[in-house]
Amino acid sequence: MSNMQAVSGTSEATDVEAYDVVVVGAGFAGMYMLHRLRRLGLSVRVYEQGGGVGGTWYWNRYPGARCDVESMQYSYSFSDELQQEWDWSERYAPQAEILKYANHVADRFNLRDDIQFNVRVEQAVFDAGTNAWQVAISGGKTTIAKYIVLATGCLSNARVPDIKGLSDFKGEVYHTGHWPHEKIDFTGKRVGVIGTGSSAIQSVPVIAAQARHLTVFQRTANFSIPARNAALTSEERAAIRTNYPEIRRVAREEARNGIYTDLPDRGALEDGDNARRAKYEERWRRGGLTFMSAYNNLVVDQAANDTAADFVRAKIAEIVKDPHTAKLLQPHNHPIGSKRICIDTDYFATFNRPNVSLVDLTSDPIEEILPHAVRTVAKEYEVDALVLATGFDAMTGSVAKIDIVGRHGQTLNRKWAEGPKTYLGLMSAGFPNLFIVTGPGSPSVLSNMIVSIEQHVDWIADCIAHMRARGFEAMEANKEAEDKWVAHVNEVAHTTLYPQANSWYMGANIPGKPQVFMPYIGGVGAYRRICDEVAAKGYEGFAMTAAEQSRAAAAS
Ligand code: NA7
Repeated sequence: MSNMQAVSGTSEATDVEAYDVVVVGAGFAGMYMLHRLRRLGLSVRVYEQGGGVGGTWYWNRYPGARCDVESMQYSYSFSDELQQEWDWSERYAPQAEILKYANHVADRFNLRDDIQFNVRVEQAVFDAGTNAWQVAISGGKTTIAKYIVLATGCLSNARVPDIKGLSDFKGEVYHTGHWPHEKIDFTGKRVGVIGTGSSAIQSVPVIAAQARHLTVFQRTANFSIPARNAALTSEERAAIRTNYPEIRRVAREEARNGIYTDLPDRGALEDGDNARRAKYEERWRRGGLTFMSAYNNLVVDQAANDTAADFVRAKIAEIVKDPHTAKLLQPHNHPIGSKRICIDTDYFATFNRPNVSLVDLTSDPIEEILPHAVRTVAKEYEVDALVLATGFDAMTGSVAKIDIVGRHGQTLNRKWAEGPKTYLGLMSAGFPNLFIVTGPGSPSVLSNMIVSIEQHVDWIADCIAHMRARGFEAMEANKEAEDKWVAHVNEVAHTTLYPQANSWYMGANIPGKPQVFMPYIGGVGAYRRICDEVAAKGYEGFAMTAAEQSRAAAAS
């Protein structure tokens, strides 16, 4: 048992609780982190601002919300019993089922006892004298923890755009990333959807089926591939379950994006036109994110990328009957895959419905929201309800909302003002004993998140076990190691086409946010090997200090 355990519990005099570890967030990362840390015998407290587990799946309840990685792969692998017993109903489970799974995991591993819901972490201040963090939570309480793990999620800070007049709108306003818990019925209503990212692409067909009229306001057209969602048969489930050891191994070690699929053996320009078209047709028929795995150079070679982009643009023109609308829906301003590709069920075909219209904001921008309408430069569109599908302050937004104060009073927000700086995405120099799960500088949102979450959580748990076994009290990333890693992340990003898109990977969707490519593009397998090697070399690039050393350093 831990040293901190001895002081755990509420002291009436100070109203301060102490734990070995405070975990922020009870999504898939926070839940697994808690499970692993408990098995090390540590005292842990998880703070979750939502009223239940599930993180992004707790908040994103918009119509049509589903995962974009197949559920048999978008699921935990740490427990074979769990993956053998849980029955996913569809190829891509709907949000409600994913949330049910998260709750099942919380119950099955008895996690709730250590999670406090409806609590926000407001501030965390490092005390160099005790090598511990003072964590201020909503309600005015403070907790002390030796370690903090930020399992705050990459897509949990919903972004409401700053559009003139929005607060004066008299109808209902919803944000896809912060959807109400009760069922919203748009029957008979005129609805406006602003934004055409993944959330809009999933929700538009469902809203269109209910609404009297749906107007979609599009600033940037996006590439989308059919999901080909369908019920899973018990035979399909059984085949995957039997094959799980190999599926999980490939996802972890070989696939760049943490998704098991047949890996490409050549570049797009090595095939002739007919063979290439046949390959894209086959991937299009199969559906899903792995369209981009048709060839091995689609994200690095512009000419190769153009062949895939042209194929999808041609498909859009085939599906959408009105040629003008089809043209507007064809993306032209970024390489395919340089923004996370969307997957859909009948998105493009929805624009053939008589009750759906598309407004192109590039030629006719929104001027303001009126009490009952959206007014563009050219026209007023009357609406009863507005759906903001306008995305998130991604990757750093939730971390930035916490006032994190490290050594010498430096705040993480100040340190990251020019863009996030981490070593391996796991720690930031000057912030000892503070770990980040799937943060900037790690593959994160470029991957199957659950694969990346499990890898980070395992690494962090092993690292804490290592420190405890050797009597280390504090661990911190070295500045030089961090600078080298930041440079490497940047260099790898610029060998690809990704930085060409104004995407949330770059922070481009948030006015004033520094434009830095945030996730690590080297692939989950390569990244895992780097992290493992660092650990095997005694946590190379990190400084670990014993209690006496750090107290002496703090005193000097
Ligand atoms: P995204 O992908 O960030 O999409 C947000 C959309 O909202 C995008 O089309 C934006 O256009 C649009 N947007 C944002 N602000 C405005 C304003 N002010 N006016 C008009 N349009 C606007 O978020 P999602 O929730 O769809 O998806 C996020 C991830 O969740 C997704 O990648 C999956 O991994 C799951 P823009 O492109 O900025 O021109």
